[in-house]
Amino acid sequence: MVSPARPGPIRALGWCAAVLLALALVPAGARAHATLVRAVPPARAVVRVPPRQAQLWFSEPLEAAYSTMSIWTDATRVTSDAPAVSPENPRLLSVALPPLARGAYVVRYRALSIDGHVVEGSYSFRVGDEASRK
Ligand SMILES: [Cu+2]
Repeated sequence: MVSPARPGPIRALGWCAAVLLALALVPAGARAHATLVRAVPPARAVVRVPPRQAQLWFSEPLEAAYSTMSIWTDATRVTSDAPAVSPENPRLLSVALPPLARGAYVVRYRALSIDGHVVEGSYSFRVGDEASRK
């Protein structure tokens, strides 16, 4: 019988062992969900030439039907085309851009990897030059 004076450390060790065992039993694939690994234009970039498309590379293949991205300036969406997952590379999501004026833009994305996990986020970039940065 466990002494009532010292139940804490023994119970904690039991929980640690149970958690480690549970983690070991989870298949590796179920833990590998998509994260953004590369973006063009990159986050916080200042680009002189307006990009004609935005591209996002993820760490895992995406479900095309449930992965999306859009580009915004202030509260206005500038992308009208639907984004597409590349047929050659299921980890690449891209969208065509209209001619972008100088200014600040935000890229928003929401991607579903084939393991069923959703990753979403946003980042900004500028069209212009460093001197135009406020
Ligand atoms: Cu996942």
